[in-house]
Amino acid sequence: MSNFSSTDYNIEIENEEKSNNKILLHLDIDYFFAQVEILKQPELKGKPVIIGHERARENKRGVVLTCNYPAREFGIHSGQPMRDALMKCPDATIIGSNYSEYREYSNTIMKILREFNTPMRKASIDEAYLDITSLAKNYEEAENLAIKIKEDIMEKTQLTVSIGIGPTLKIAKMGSDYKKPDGISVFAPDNLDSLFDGLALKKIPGIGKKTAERLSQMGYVTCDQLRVMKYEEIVRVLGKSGKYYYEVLQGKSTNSILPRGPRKSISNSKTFHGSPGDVNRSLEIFDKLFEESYTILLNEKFKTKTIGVRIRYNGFETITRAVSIAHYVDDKDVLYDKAKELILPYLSDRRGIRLLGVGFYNLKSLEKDQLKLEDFYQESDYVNSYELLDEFISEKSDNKKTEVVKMKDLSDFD
Ligand code: DCP
Ligand code: CA
Ligand code: CA
Repeated sequence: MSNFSSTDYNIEIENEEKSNNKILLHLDIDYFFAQVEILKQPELKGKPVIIGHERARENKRGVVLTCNYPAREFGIHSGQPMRDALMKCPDATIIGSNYSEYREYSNTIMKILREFNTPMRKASIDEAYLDITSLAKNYEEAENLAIKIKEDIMEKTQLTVSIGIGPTLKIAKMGSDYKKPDGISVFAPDNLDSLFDGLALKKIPGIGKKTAERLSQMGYVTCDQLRVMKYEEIVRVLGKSGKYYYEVLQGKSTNSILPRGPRKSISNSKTFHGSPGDVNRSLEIFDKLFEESYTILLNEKFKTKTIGVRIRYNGFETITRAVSIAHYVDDKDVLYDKAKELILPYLSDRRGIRLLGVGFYNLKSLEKDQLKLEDFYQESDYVNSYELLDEFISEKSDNKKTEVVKMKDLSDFD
C-alpha cells in the first residue's frame, strides 16, 4: 500500500504551489436592470434611463434602482431618491422594474459560467466569481478566456458584462469595476501597481464612506499611499481593519477559497503543531473530524459512495486513501467503519502526525432543487475546513464492490 505514497507526495507539492497562484475571475453585468430594459426598447440607447417607480414623476416617491451610463453623466446613481434624480435630469425615461425577467437573464449567465466546470460562486443577481486556475496557464490565457466568456454571454443574452482577473477575489472584483462598462481588466500579481496607483481608497470593496472620509482627513486618498506601508503601520492608522486592507492591497487576501457550485465533496481536516499524541488520542481526533463531516452530510441531505482519509507526517509525506462502496449510503456505522479501516494502519507511524483528514466524495443530493441551495451559501461557509475537492482518479481494483481510488487534487484539503 505504501507504494502510493511517493506519488501522493508529488501531487501534493504541485498543488500547494498552484493553490498560492490562483487565477480568479469576477464578472459583473453592466447597468443590469437598465440594460435589460434597453434591449426591449432599443430606441432608448444613448438616452438617460432610470429604473425606479414608474409614477415617480407624479408622486416623487422611491429611489433609483439603477440607471444607464448616460443618466450617470447627470450625477444619477443607485439608491438616490427619485426626486433628486429627476431634478438632475428631468427628461430621463423612467421604467418600472421587472424582476422575473432580470432573474432569467441572471440564470442564463450563471449557467454559462457554471458550464466551465470550475469552482464558481454566484455573489449576487449580477455577479459571480470563477476560479479559472485550471483553465488558464497564465494571465494571457485568462484574458482570452474572459473574451470568450463575454462573447458567449453576448451571443446568448445580448448583454455586456465587465470582467476582472487577478490573484485574489478582491483584486478580481476591483478589476471588474476598473473598466466598466463592457471592460476586461487583468491584474497579474506582478502588475498590481497598475491597479492601485492613483486608485481612490473608496474603490476597495468594504471600505465605508466614514472610513474613506477619516482617511482623507489624515491625507490618505489613494491606494498607493497605503500600499507602501508596513503591516504594523497600516494597523496603527486603520486599527483592526488594517489587516484586511493590508491583505487586499498586497494581493494576499486569504479568502480566495472558492465556494462551490453544487457541492462535490465534504471533508474536514486538522493540522497539528507537534503530534496529537499516541494512537488512541489520534483516533479520538479522527473520530471528531469524522463526526463533523458526517453532520454536514446529514444536514445537507447527501448520501455518499466514497470515503477518503488523509494523513501527513512530520517531514510532509502525505498519504491519502479512499474507498468506494457499491451504493450511496448515509449510514453512520457503515461510513465510520470504512473510514477507520482506512486510517488505522497509518496512525502508528513513528514520525509523528502533522495532519489528519476525513471526507466524503461522490455525493448524491437527496434534495431535488440543488441550485436553490447554492444561493444560500455565503462566504463564511467556505472558511477553512469543509472544502471542495476534485474528483478522484479511480484505479480499478479486482474487487467489484470495493474500489480503491486515489485523490487527484489535494490542494484544498486543509
Ligand atoms: N440594484 C437595486 N438597488 C440598489 C442597487 C442595485 O435594485 N440600491 C439592482 C439594480 C442593478 C443590479 O441590482 O441593475 C446590479 O447592481 P450593481 O450595483 O451591479 O449596478 P448595475 O449593474 O446597475 O451597474 P454597474 O454597471 O455599475 O454594475
Ligand atoms: Ca452590475
Ligand atoms: Ca453588481
